[in-house]
Amino acid sequence: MTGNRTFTMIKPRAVAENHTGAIIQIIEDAGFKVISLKKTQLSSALAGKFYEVHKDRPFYEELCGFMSSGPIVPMILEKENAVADFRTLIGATDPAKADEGTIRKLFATSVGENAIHGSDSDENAQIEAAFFFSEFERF
Ligand code: DAT
Ligand code: MG
Repeated sequence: MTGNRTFTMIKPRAVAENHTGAIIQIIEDAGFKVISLKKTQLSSALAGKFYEVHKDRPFYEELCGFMSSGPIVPMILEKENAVADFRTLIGATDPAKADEGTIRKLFATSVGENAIHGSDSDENAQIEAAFFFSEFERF
């Protein structure tokens, strides 16, 4: 992935509430191409590995519990300036601070259950995509 791809996952509550289709529509309407997509569920241990950078934060256990509580929809997305443009599309981590029209403003219920993930750098996009998708799936 060379600057034009990012990684996202729709989080358990948004999937459980049947917002997957609406969220993907917003993503496609914003000009992103879905490169890879699946529905899967993390164990708490795998959620912990994905969010290892936050392991010393007070919300880490809650985060691992929530992220393993039901199916998620991870995706690799492609667009020019993908990482930054996607962070703009999803909005602030805390939905109360997210701009109108952003995915988190529309679908998040709290900072902990904030509907969707978006990679924060090209390097992390690459690492996170490889966490969920084999090389064969990241064509
Ligand atoms: P982002 O997902 O916007 O990159 P982050 O990397 O700081 O935000 O945190 C990762 C996830 O951890 C976030 O999507 C939800 C959860 N989280 C962050 N801050 C939190 C808090 N203060 N209370 C509960 N959960 C939090
Ligand atoms: Mg982050």
